[in-house]
Amino acid sequence: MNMDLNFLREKVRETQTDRRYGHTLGVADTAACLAMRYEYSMEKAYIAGLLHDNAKCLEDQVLLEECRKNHLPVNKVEEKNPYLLHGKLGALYAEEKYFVFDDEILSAITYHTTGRPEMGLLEKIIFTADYIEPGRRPLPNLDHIRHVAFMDLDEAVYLILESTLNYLQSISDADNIDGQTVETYKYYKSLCGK
Ligand code: DGI
Ligand code: FE
Ligand code: FE
Repeated sequence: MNMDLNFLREKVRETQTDRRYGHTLGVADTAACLAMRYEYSMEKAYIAGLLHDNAKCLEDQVLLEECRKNHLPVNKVEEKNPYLLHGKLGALYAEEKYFVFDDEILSAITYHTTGRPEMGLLEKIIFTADYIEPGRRPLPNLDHIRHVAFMDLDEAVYLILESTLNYLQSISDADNIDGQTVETYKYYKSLCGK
């Protein structure tokens, strides 16, 4: 890889609030730890963690405009909840602003919010690190999921999706839930034999 990590860190920091940047570093470090555990490239995991929320601190209007301008598809749920777009726009920015072109990293950024069925190892690492990094506000079941993440990554993905869907169902109606999140949940539920 041989990327300049200081360049990436500095540039991401400029686009994020202190709080968000703290989360970013937590995800990068946690992704590196999971990479050690699952024998993936530590450097690629760290870079994907650093960049996963690079488009997070944009206004809804800007997210929508940027996606339209760059011909990224926007579905109905995303139109109502534009923050869902920060993954795919973040992957585009990773190439254009950070000069990262690795397909596994770009895909991990793209799918980090909803996941997708049949995720690759780096996608699962980033999806999980995003949820379990040390700075996350305490969530139900979090310590258990942290433990499971280092035992069985698929099970951790399943538990995270279960919690996220429960949370979303409690705060909003079904048409705010992206079909992709539900598909991912069903896939990992059945993969884990539940
Ligand atoms: O960007 P972060 O806050 O670090 O984390 P994230 O990109 O995973 O976004 C987290 C939020 O996304 C969390 O509040 C749950 C929400 N989310 C996940 N799937 C869906 C969703 N929100 C909606 N509306 N629909 C979904 O399908
Ligand atoms: Fe995110
Ligand atoms: Fe995040």
